[in-house]
Amino acid sequence: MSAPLRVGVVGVGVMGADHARRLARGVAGATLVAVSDPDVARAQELAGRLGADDLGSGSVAVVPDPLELIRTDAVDAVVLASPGHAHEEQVRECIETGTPVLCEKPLTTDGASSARLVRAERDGGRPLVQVGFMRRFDPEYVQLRDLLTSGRVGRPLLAHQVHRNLAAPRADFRSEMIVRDSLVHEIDTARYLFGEEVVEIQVITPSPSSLVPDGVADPQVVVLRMAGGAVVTNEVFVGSSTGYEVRCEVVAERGSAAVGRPSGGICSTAAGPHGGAGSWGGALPVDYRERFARAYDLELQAWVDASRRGEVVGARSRDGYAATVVATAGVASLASGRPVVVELDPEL
Ligand code: ISE
Repeated sequence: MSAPLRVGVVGVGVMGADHARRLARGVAGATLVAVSDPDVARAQELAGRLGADDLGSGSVAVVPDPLELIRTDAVDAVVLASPGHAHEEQVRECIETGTPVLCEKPLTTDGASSARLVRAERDGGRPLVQVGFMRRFDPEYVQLRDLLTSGRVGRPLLAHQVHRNLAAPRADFRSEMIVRDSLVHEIDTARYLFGEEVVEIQVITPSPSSLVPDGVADPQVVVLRMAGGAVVTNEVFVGSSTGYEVRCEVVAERGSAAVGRPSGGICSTAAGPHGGAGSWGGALPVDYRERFARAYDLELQAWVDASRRGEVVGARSRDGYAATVVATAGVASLASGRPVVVELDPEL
């Protein structure tokens, strides 16, 4: 395809608006042509801003019905940044209309619906679905995986992951969202780095921070057992008050490697003075848009390039399915406090 890929974005909240801005301005070979959001005024405001801007790619249509945006001949490919519960119907529409889709994580909110999408994509005979696990495009994580697969540090035995946010994104935040929306990144990262499935998950809840809403179990400590016997420990703390911190250290037989750490100095963090981003021997990023800006650039560019070639790169629907099944087992473990065995469909 020589003409630019005409992209529509469904859901223009925080992440969707960020993707839309990139597509309008920063991604080669793509043009933003349409946006959709239940909040039509928000979609109109964004479309007006990105379409009218000198740096923008021309006019951006507002299509209130997301399925209509996916179906229209004026759109070649779609970014889905709608809530997880809307993904099954929207991804299915993409598969049925042969539209390449970059679906933000999670692929869906339960294993059965994710499995239906994996099957529908297979039955369609054409790879179309990429899941937005952007860490797979972060240069540090890519380097870490390359180091592990090179064999230079031997067999990986353990990993420790930390995932902190400044504050929970919504007033009606619930404990299970930490597993489904935040920990799901650590689940995918563990599968990506180890090249293996997660076979068991246990979610442990220390006494919660007094700064998070009543009833929310935050932070959470999560133990993942990998198929080859490795163990991955994870801390997820969405109300950390300090800023956005995502780190991972892998311990192997002949060495270890860490990503997302400041270089040298004391590793301490402190809350910002007015509830803003805190400090860590320097400033901490406020959120994922800042920390993973480069990863999002590379992810979107790779998605556009692959879509124009008729291919899919990064996390596939099968990866999205596996992460959803592990997260669902994690929600069960959150309720019981006990380890839960992960059961993946061997046919998928
Ligand atoms: C959010 O949806 C993301 O995907 C962010 O990367 C994560 O840090 C945050 O906890 C989630 O709510």
